Amino acid sequence: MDINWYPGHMAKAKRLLEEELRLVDIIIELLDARAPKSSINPDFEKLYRNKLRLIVLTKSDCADRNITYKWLKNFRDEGYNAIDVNSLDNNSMNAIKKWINGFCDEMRREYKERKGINKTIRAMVVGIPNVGKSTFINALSGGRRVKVGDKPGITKGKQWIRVHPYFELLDTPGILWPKLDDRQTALNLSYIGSIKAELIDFEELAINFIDLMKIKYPERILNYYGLEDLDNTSIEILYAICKKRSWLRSGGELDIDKGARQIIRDFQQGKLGRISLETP
Ligand SMILES: Nc1nc2c(ncn2[C@@H]2O[C@H](COP(=O)(O)OP(=O)(O)OP(=O)(O)O)[C@@H](O)[C@H]2O)c(=O)[nH]1
Ligand SMILES: [Mg+2]
Repeated sequence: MDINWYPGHMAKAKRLLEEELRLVDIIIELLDARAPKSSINPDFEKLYRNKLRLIVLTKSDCADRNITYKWLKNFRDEGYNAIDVNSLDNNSMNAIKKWINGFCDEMRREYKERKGINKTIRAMVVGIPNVGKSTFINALSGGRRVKVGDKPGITKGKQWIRVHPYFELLDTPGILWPKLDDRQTALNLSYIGSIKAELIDFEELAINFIDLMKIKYPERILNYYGLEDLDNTSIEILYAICKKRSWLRSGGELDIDKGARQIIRDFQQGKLGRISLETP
């Protein structure tokens, strides 16, 4: 897939992050639990050196539980603080709040001891487009404080949100990186909705997705689309699904583009069950 995912506004957004960085004590980096490795921005590595960095795997309700545990262990073994979250669930948010408050309290205590001041802790929430940054901030701060949406590019500028008197969060626009060499990474970012739909060839994407499901979760597509078997090529399976679902154009022929978009949408909306696209 040949995708130009680094439009001018992302370069601008990255400069904005760099400018805000000196005001920030904690970086909260959100990764999609379904594809944590593909959603790590390699540019962030250099940018955030010397800051306390917390990794949060979002949308864990959509990912394979066992594989998410493996990812968490993997990040923790590498020395990161990592946790998973479903931002749409109160219990999950309570656990996260406790976790983050722990880091804030410790930082505040240190400032009090060393400098005698009541420090306000500022955390910057970063991550690729559509990973759930704004939803996470709303859930942490209790209310619809920032705009969210089920497509990439919703947040355009920065916005500071006060969670309590001594804790502030910065919402930022989703950022990708200029050069995406790895094909599987590009595919994964497309599956999870981090790349703008206008840039995607959905037929090609759906065929690749079916290829992947055949290996990783064959029974999911068999059952959900009511197919007899997966013995055919992925193109033939895509056509068979379109036929089963009667996705037709006005002339009566199969609407493959519509079917391909719907399959990706079914995955994104969790209709195919909990799916992890990659393992550590
Ligand atoms: N199932 C599930 N959906 C989530 C979760 N967090 C966010 N979402 C959904 O993901 C979509 C994107 O959420 P946003 O918060 O707008 O994502 P963002 O990272 O701020 O996106 P940009 O501002 O475009 O970079 C929305 O449809 C949310 O409802 C989660 O933990 N679980
Ligand atoms: Mg946002």
